[in-house]
Amino acid sequence: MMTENIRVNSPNVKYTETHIEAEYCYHTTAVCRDGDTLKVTPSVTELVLRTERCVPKLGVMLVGWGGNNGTTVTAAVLANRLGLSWRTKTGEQKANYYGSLFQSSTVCLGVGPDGQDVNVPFRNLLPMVHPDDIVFDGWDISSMDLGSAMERAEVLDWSLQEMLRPHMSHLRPRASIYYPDFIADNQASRADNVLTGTMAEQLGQIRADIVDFRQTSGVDKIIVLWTANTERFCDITAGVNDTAKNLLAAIKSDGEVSPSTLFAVASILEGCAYINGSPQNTFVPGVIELAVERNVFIGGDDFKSGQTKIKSVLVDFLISAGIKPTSIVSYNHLGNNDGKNLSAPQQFRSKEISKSNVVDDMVKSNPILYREGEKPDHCVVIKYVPKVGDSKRAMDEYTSEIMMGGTNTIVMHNTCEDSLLASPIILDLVVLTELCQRVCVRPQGSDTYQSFHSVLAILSFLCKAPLIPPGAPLVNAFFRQRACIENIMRACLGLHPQNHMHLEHKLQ
Ligand code: NAI
Ligand code: DG6
Repeated sequence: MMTENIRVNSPNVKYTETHIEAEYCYHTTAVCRDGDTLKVTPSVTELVLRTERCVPKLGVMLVGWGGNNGTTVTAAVLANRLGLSWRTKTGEQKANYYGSLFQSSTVCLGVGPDGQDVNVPFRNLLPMVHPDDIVFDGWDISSMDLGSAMERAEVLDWSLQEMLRPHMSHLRPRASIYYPDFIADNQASRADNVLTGTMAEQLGQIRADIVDFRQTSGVDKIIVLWTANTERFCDITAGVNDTAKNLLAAIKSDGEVSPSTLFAVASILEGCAYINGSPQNTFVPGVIELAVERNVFIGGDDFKSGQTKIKSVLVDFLISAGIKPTSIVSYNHLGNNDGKNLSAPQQFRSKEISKSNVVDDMVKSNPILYREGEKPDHCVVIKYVPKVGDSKRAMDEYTSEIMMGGTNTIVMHNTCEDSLLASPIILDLVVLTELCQRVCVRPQGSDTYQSFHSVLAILSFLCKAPLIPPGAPLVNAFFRQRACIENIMRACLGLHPQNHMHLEHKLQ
């Protein structure tokens, strides 16, 4: 089952040597108020979705390559590519991609001759990059080679590290941009691999690194992803970062620009998509404008890996079941370098903001439970406890109001290696971003194909604080986000959204 190709048998779907072209009826429903009546108008737009079939050789440049996520994702891809297995105290373990939406989850394609659902790996829906084929490169303010940095991270089993070390030790992060004011003071001792010169010179060096990687590695396409330390938020200042022009001028005059914003600008200027895996506001208005002007994808913010992922499931379940969460208390402690950086107030504040806004769309969707402006109490605590290393502990208490004044309290305790949750998300982010670069849409009858908006909102499923185009609805609810990806990919094959009706089994 796992390697089957999918071929859609429909007059609306055409396979050419280079493309899959699907004619698709996009159904939407407009609602407007007329006095005390809501007028509901269904409509259909006929579209053609075109997907390039040729999958490029993908290069991924990680900012923070020597960190826990950077080393873990690189090691995991190598281990999978080499087909490694190793002994643990509980038996033999084989390399896998558990936790990856595309590599390890399935979608229901339709119904088989026996009337049962046919499920296929998500990755088989459309031609996509396989993680085994990704070539990594990147930057870090720490010069440590990837083999030693993997050891420093204390994430992977020792026997696996021993197998991987010969493949990792020769990988060395490129020197990076370090402005101590943006990350915690406690990171200073790592910073032995930093660029000097003016801001414009440093930007030029990052651009030169991207060009160098493209030329020396033989990759066809590069995506840059920030998995470096969480920075403090940047002030949005008129004349500095409010427009693309002002931002480029601010860089020339060494204004207040964060390292992550400089990386975003360098990527955009090199035509490479840029993804932000941390919570800070890298995407100041000037970056967004620049990305739109240059037609380059940007996406983020902050990997949605554990506690927040569960929150986006649980609160969706409670509110959509008509139960009213009134307080959510999320506590976690961890002992890795991320936790150390987040023990500083300004960096914690960035994370607190991104972890706190994730229930807003679900609360707003139910005016029966919540009056205008009402929200559950929501408290987020993060503590640094070195002893637990990368094995993060998250404890959550959800208190909800149930029928007739009753109270329902759900408490959960979640322990796992943070970087093993984040790594498959990094892979999904780049694989999905790359796929989106090969998809375009045109209204039937028009000659012009459009690509997705530069702010790639389809990545929302993988992010705690999704970046969305101006005016677009923000969705944090887990299953809606997942359905969005699945249904857009189905549309590329001329297939209607999954409706789960099974009507044929419900009639007499
Ligand atoms: P880490 O601290 O192990 O790795 C970060 C790396 O970035 C370090 O090696 C550090 O030297 C480097 N660095 C710092 N500033 C840099 C700069 N300006 N340029 C280049 N390198 C720089 O942290 P970890 O655990 O890998 O997490 C990385 C980021 O991902 C953090 O911001 C974290 O908040 C975020 N994140 C992690 C999640 C997880 O589950 N592991 C989930 C959501 C977000
Ligand atoms: C402490 O919260 C450290 C953070 O980097 C998180 O581990 C990370 O943001 C994951 O958060 P969550 O809420 O998805 O588990």
